[in-house]
Amino acid sequence: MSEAGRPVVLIVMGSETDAPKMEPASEALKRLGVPHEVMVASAHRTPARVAELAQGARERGLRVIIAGAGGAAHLAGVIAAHTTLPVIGVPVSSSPLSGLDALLATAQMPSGVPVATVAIDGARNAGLLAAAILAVRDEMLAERLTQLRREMAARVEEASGRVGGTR
Ligand code: RP5
Repeated sequence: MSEAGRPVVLIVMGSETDAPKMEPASEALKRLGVPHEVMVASAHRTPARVAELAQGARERGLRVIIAGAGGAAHLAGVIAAHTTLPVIGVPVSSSPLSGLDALLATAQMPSGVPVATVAIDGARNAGLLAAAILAVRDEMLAERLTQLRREMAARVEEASGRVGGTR
């Protein structure tokens, strides 16, 4: 459980080796003050654990699940099959196919069981999207997201000041 309070987002990854690629999701949520929980569970190596996790998530107070995996990345889809909470999939570039396999496996869900798939290694956006979903009913969080956008825009302006100009 997060030090900030009861977790509302679960970040789950298929292997410990995914951790460096999934860390930006946690960083984004930390930055926005969203309490979250991080764990490893595998759709193939610990299928019963994944089902149990997904089935109990809503009751535990979780509101969004972020699932990252590489290769034959079925984690997000299997979780989505076991819960009606919003599931965000992160295809991880851990295989010889550089994540293209994970992207297709995560995104190409059958009609009726959606997974919102971000880019290959797009864990930061997954964190931001989870926050945006929560911000639908949280004005303070929405304001923090707006502030983040302002800062991003300011950095672009600064970059233009450094690189751009009349020549
Ligand atoms: C996937 O296989 C994991 O999500 C990871 O990206 C990949 C390799 O896992 P390890 O063999 O490194 O544990 O299930």
